[in-house]
Amino acid sequence: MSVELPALPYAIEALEPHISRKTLTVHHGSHHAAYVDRTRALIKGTPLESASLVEIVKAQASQPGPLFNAAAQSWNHAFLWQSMRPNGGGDATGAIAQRIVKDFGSHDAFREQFQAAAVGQFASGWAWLVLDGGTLKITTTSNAATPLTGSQKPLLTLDVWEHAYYIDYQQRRPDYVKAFLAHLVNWDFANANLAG
Ligand code: MN3
Repeated sequence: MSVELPALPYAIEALEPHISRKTLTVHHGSHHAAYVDRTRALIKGTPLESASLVEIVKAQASQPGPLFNAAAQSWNHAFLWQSMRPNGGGDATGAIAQRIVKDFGSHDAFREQFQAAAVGQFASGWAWLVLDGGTLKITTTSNAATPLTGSQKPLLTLDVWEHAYYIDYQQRRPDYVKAFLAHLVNWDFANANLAG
């Protein structure tokens, strides 16, 4: 079985003060771990037992049920951890920086649009920076839905489920999104996805 809980790519307290050790302990160690456990339980003894997580998500996309939800949330969370880093955020760096300016107008305009989308996603879901036919776009998905199942290529994501921020920010989702954009975005990861 190839579906496993990946380790965080940084120390559990590395994103403080923006995302606390307490939040990551619960979010990675309980929420993400539970999605992985559920996926493993549901594929056991089925033809998907040896499939990769991406294959499982894509195979379930046309009839999303419990396995789609568990597998897509497993993938989305692994992508989320890599979308952040200590001392990240701010203006984009590398090759994606020029595209941000070309497709959004400026780094500030990108941040304003991402902030509005992430705050505007009603209830649980995800905000994404994607490549859509050669153009950068911001999009959101509900619950476990992921751009992985469509034609858009995911470059970065932010989890806007309440469990992602409630311990640190309570109901203040705008402050959580602002902290992500200012201090946490991993532009190296976005550049690697863009090139890959
Ligand atoms: Mn989450």
